[in-house]
Amino acid sequence: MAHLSAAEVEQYAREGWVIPAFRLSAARVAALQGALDDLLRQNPGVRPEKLVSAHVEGDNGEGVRGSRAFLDLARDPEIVDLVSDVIGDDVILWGCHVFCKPAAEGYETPWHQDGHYWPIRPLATCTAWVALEPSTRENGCLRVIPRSHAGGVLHPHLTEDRQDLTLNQRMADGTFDESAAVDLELEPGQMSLHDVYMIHGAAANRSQRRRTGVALRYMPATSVFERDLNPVDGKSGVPVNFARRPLWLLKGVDRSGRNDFEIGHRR
Ligand SMILES: O=C(O)CCC(=O)C(=O)O
Repeated sequence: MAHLSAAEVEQYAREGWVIPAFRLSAARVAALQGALDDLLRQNPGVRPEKLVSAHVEGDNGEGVRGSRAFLDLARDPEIVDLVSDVIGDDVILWGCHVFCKPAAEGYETPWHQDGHYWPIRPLATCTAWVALEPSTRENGCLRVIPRSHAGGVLHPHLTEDRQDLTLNQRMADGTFDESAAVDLELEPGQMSLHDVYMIHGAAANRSQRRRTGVALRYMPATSVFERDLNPVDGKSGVPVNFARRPLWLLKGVDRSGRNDFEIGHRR
């Protein structure tokens, strides 16, 4: 079993992010890289930064042909245990987004807070961002503003009317200190965990090396995935269908008693 150390749990609580010592094996990474290539081949009309719900196999109802390999990754008991160490014993998988930034022309991810986009109340989520390729300052690794999650405050966002962004909602200029940013450089198989309130973003990829991370989204089952909510009203830059998004209870019980684990699943 994989677990976070006490120091890793403490760092996540204090800073809003952590890079666990745990990592996937080289063989697992190689298999996932193959699954990524298949995913890209299956979705020639989708920007590779916008492979939303890639874990929902076949036509996923959100414009992407997803793959079982990413559902298997999201359900990996070791990753779920790491996440459980920071969100508790009742864990729901509610999303998976493959952010693949092609060499030379990979889109920027503007500074944002995830919670601004999502219909989860009370707002809570831990994202495990799993690197399938080297993720470095040069090719646009994830960047975080440490401690920006503290207090659980959502700041106002602006809509960017640009085609060259992974997401279209961004923090207004001057609302945080960008000079405090930390680059989360990762090797393939490493991952970072981050909190739903933490301010983060990523530069465009102008390098000669592709950069791919699989963002796995988990919420504690004390929260509800409110299917009628659409917080950014279609202005996220990524087509989503929260009303039909499947949920998986991966650990424990649905403490809220209100989450629906039937919707969106094929029988
Ligand atoms: O990988 C990226 O560029 C953005 C990822 C992100 O914003 C997230 O996982 O919440």
